[in-house]
Amino acid sequence: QIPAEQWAQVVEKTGGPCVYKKIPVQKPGPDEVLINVKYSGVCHTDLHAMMGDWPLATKIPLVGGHEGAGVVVARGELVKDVEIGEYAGVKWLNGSCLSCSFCQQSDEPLCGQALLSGYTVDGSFQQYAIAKAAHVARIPKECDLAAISPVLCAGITVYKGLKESGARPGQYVAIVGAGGGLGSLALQYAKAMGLHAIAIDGGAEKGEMCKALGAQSFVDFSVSKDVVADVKAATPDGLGPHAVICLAVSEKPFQQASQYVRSRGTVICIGLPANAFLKAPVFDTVIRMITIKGSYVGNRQDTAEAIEFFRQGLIKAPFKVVGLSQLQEVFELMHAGKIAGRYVVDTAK
Ligand code: 8ID
Ligand code: ZN
Repeated sequence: QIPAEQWAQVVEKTGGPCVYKKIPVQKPGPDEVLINVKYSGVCHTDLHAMMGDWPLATKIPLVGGHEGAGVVVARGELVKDVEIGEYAGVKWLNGSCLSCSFCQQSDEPLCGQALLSGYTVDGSFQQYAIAKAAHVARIPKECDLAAISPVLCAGITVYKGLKESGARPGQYVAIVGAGGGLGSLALQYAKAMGLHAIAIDGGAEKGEMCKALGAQSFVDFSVSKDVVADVKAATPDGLGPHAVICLAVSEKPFQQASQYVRSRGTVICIGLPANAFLKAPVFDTVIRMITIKGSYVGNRQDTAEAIEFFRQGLIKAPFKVVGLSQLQEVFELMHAGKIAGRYVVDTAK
C-alpha cells in the first residue's frame, strides 16, 4: 500500500521558494527505514537551509524538514529492532557512522560523516521519508504525533542545551528567543527541570505566551531601554541568571549574554544567525569566570529522554497545524519574526 508517488515540498534552488509537487517515494536501504510522515514541525533551520545562510552546502534539489513524526511502513533487511507500524521520528541527525571516536562516545552529532535530514539528505517535508534505523526517534504509541513533532529537533536541542549549561534546580536561566519554536519548548523543559526561566523576546503576544508557559518574567528586547539591566533585575539578588540559552536568530543577543550572565555562569549558544560572531570582553570573561559554549542538537539518549518528558505530559508548547502545501507561507511568517511557538505541517493537506 506504499504509493509510487507522494506530495513533497522541494527546494529547487538556493534562496527558494519551495515548490509543492509530486515526487517518487524512495526505497529504504539495508540499514534504513521508510517512515510515513504524518506531521512535521517547521524549524528556523529549514529556512536557513533554503536561503543558503550557512557555510555548509545543502543538497539540491532538497526536501527540507527534520521534525517528522509518523509511522514505520518499510525497513531494510538489516533492520531488526524497529517494527513496521511503530511510531518513529525523523530528526536532524538522520544517521552517523557509529564507529568514529565521537560516535563511540555518544557524541554522534559531531561525527564527520553525519547525515543531516532536510539538509544533506531529504527530510520530512514529504509523505514518505527515509532515515537510518539506528538514529530514528522512538515515539511511544500514546503520543500525539502533531504535538510531539517539535520535540524531535526543538525539544531535543533545548533539553540538551539546558543540561550542557550545568544549571541546577532552583537556579535562574535566561531563554533568549523564548517566544520562538525552540524558546517555547525551552520554557517547558526548564520548568520541568526545576529551573526558573527569564524569557527574552519581542512583542506582547510572545510575552503572554512565555508567561503562560511558565516563565517567571519577560523582558521585551524590542521596547527595553537596557536589556542587560532588565535581565539582571529579574533575578532575586540582581546578580543575573546562572545560565543563558541563546536561541535568537540575530547576532546582538549573543554579544549581550555575557554582560548579564552571573559570574561563574554559562552562556549556551544554540541559535545560528547567518554570518554572526561571538564577541565578549576578555577582561570580564576572566575575572567573572564566564563560560561560553556551543550546543548542537542531542544524541540518541538525549532524544529518548526529551521524548520521555513529553510522554509524561510535562511538555505542552503551543503549535499551529497547517497543510504541507502552505509551507512557503510559514517561511514568510518566520522570516518576519511573526511566529509565537511552532508551526507544524500536516502532510495529508
Ligand atoms: O542544534 C542546534 N544548535 C540548533 C537546533 C535547532 C535550531 C539550532 N537551531 C537554530 C535555528 O537554526 C535558528 O537559528 O536555533 C535558531 C532558532 O530556531 P527557532 O526557534 O526555530 O526560530 P524561531 O521560531 O524563528 O525563533 C527565534 C526567536 O528569536 C527571537 C525572535 O523574535 C523569535 O521569537 N529573537 C530575535 I530574531 N532577536 C532577538 C533578540 N535580540 C530575539 N529574542 C530576544 N532578543
Ligand atoms: Zn531544527
